[in-house]
Amino acid sequence: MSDLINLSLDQAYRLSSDVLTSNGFSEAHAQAIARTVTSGQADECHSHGLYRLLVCVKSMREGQVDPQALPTLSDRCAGIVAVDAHRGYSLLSFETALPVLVRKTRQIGVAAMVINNCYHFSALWPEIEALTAQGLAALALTPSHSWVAPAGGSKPVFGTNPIAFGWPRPGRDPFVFDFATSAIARGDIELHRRANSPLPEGCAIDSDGQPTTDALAALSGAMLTFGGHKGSALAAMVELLAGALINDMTSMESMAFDAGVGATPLHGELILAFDPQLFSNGKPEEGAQRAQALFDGIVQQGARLPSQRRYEARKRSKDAGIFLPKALYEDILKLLDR
Ligand code: NDP
Ligand code: PYC
Repeated sequence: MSDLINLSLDQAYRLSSDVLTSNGFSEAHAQAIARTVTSGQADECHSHGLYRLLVCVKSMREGQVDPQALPTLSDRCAGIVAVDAHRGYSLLSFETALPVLVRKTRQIGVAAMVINNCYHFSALWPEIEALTAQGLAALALTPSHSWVAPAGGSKPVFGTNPIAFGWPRPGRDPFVFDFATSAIARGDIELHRRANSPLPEGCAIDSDGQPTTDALAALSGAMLTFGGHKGSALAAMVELLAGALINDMTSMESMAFDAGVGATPLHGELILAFDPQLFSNGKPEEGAQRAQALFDGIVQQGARLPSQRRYEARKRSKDAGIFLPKALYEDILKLLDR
């Protein structure tokens, strides 16, 4: 018997939405979250697909997340739209402020969306793709909980702090990368724990500071940055730009606020958008040709572009649907029984 459950994309979306609304989330939050986790699952980003429903609901049941919070927008200046999530999940805030960010970017060339006071659990590429679909280049950053030790240290300071970037390619899939600045995402460690499988080498140390491939030991020890001191500096940059700069919590503060509950991190997010039309002085096609020559230089030697795996998975999932480990599917169904 297969250990995998197959659902159509529509079934996956409806299951996600039902789990969320039956746990008290407003329709607007449930739809924003269900769209994102279904897209994650369809792109075979397992650490940020339907698995996240378990974390979303746990964090709400622990009394941390407001499942009905209504984001409020503030048009702070020509280049900044800020949105207060009021301790709801970030995704509805992003959707609410997106049209303002796009309008500002087209007016002045570069603009920022600042999300404050949000619980954040999601992959960043759906937000980046929402901007590349508008013909804009984009960069997104967010801290998390302090799980990651700095290079040369052994005590957690940084979050897993993802950085995502997108470049629009009209008529083609955009160039997008999106990665944690830790050597592995926290969500992947959780999935290794669920599957009882070892971590890759070099991702974590145990609570005695010794290298470990044991998921449980890693969860109670510290994670490591990718690329040693380079990833460590990038992780610090995320704390500064998407924490200190926007006057929101760093990963250390988010962890302290959580006080051992184990809920989703609470902090801010920074999203920057760039208009190729204005930056290229009205000649975006020439910039697009330069960019294409760069992409050709990558793929013509057999290397692949980031997100190519995701786009291929997305095509497959459109017809075949998504596949979930049976144990995960059963745990998600249990969330419907209140
Ligand atoms: P991965 O290491 O899986 O992938 C990182 C990026 O590199 C992807 O864009 C991937 O594209 C690309 N890539 C992978 N292999 C290659 C290759 N051989 N050649 C070229 N490109 C390649 O990501 P992470 O595990 O670090 O992060 C997973 C997700 O977790 C991200 O979406 C991130 O936003 C999310 N996350 C969210 C956090 C939060 O606080 N909200 C915290 C940490 C992570 P492809 O997908 O096509 O393989
Ligand atoms: O996988 O590292 C992670 C993560 C943290 C918050 C959301 N995802």
